[in-house]
Amino acid sequence: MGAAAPESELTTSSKKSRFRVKSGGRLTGSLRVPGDKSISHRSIMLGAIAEGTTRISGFLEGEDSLATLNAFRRMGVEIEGPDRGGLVIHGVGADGLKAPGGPLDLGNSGTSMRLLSGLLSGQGFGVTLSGDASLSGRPMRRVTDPLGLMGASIGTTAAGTAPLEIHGSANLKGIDYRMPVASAQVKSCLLLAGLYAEGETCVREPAITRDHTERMLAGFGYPVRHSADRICVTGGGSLKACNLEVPADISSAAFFLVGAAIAEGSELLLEHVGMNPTRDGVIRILRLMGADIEILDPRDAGGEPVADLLVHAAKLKGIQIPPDLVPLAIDEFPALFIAAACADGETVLTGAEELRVKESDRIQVMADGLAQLGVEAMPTADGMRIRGGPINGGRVDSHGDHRIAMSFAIAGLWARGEILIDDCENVNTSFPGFVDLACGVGLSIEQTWET
Ligand code: SPQ
Repeated sequence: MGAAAPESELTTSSKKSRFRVKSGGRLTGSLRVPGDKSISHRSIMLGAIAEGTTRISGFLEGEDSLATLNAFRRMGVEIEGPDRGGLVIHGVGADGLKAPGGPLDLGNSGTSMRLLSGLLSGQGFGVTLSGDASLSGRPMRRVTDPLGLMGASIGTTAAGTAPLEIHGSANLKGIDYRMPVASAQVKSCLLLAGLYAEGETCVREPAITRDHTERMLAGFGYPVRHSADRICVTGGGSLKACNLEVPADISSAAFFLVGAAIAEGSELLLEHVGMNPTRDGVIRILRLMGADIEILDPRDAGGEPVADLLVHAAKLKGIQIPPDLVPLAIDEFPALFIAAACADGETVLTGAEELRVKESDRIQVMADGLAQLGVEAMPTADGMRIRGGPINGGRVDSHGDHRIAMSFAIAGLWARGEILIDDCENVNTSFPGFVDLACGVGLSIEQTWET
C-alpha cells in the first residue's frame, strides 16, 4: 500500500477548466468507470468507526470521496492509500474519533456533509463542517431538524445552510422519523446518528432511496431491521472490520449508456457496474425509451449486485417518465435529458423537484444549456418537457456541476457542431479521468485549464 497523499493534493482545484467537444463519432470497445461515489463515502465512514482493519478495493479517488477520507484522517483515523483504488483503514471503534482541531472542509460534497452531520452529532466533541460555494447554498435543515429531535445541537446560517456548527452530544435519543423528502442522505444521516443514540432510531421514506448504508452496516455486522416501511437501528452496538469491493459507479456509467444509445454504430461494454435495484432507474428509463442494453453476467460483489452492460445504438422515443423511477435515477437526469433531446417525440419528467437543490439547479441549468444548443426544452417546477430533434453546436455553462458538464460532453455525439462547455473542473469530484476514458472509446474532447 502506497504512502498517504498529502492533504494539499486532495483539495478541489481552483483552476477553471473548459471542454471543447467535437461533433459526431460513435462509442466502441469496453471500459470500467471509477468506483461508486456513494459506496466509497460510506466505506470510509464505517471502516473508520469499526473495530479492526478494513481493506477496500475499487475506492473512488475523486475529490468528494477524498474529502470524506481527509475528514477522518483529521479525526485521528490512520488510513493507508489510496493506491489504485486500494485503501486500508485502521478502525478506531465507535468511540475512538478525536476532535479535528479546526473546521472540516468537505468541498463540493453533499453526501459528506449530510452523513457526517449525523455521525458526528453523537461524538463527545464539537466540530464545524464547511464546503464550497455550491455546497454552502444547499439545504441542510432536512438533516439538522430531525437531528435536533434526537437531541443534537447544530448551528446553521439563517438560511439553514452550511457551515454547520455541531456541538457534540453524548445524549442522543432514538426517534421514529417520517422523512418529508425521499433522500438517502437524510436516511443515512439519521441511521448513523442512531448508532450513537439511546434506544431505537427508525426512518420511514416516502419512496425507496439508495440503500447502501443499510447494506454496508449489515456487512460490518451491525443489525438493521426492516419492518413495513421502516428502517431501524438500535444504538450502542459495534461494527466489525471487513473487506469491501466497490463496484463501478452506475451514475458515471450513465453518460456512456446514453452516449452509446444515441451514437449510430456504437457497441460498448461497460464492466462491473453496480446494479443495486435502488440505483438502476437509468437502465429502466432508457429501455422504456427503446435503448438496447443487455445485462451480462449478473453477480454479487461484497454485498452489492454488479453486472457488465452491453449497449448498442438504437432509435430512442420520447416517454412520460414513470414517477416511481425518479428516486432510482435522481442523479442520472442530466444525462437522460440528453437522451430525450435525441429521441423521437416528447419526453416528460415530473416529480423531480429535488433536482433543483443538487450541485446546481439541474432543471434550470440543463434547460438553459439545451436551449443554447437549439433544443426545445421547457423547465417546470418539478421536471422538464423536452422535444427531441437535432442538437446544434454552441457554448453552454455547467455552473460547476460535474454531471451537467459530462452530460453536455456526451451530447457532442449527436450534435451538428462543436460544443464548448465552461466550468468543468468539478468533473474530478466524481469522475477523475473522464476525458481520457471517454476519448479512449470514441469521444473527442479537448480539455483546457485557465488559472
Ligand atoms: O454528494 P452530493 O453532492 O449530494 O452528490 C449527488 C451527485 O449527483 O453526485 C447529488 F447531487 O448525489 C447524491 C444523490 O443525489 C448522493 C447520495 C448518497 O450518496 O446518499 C444521495 C442522493 O442525494 P439525496 O439528497 O437524494 O439523498
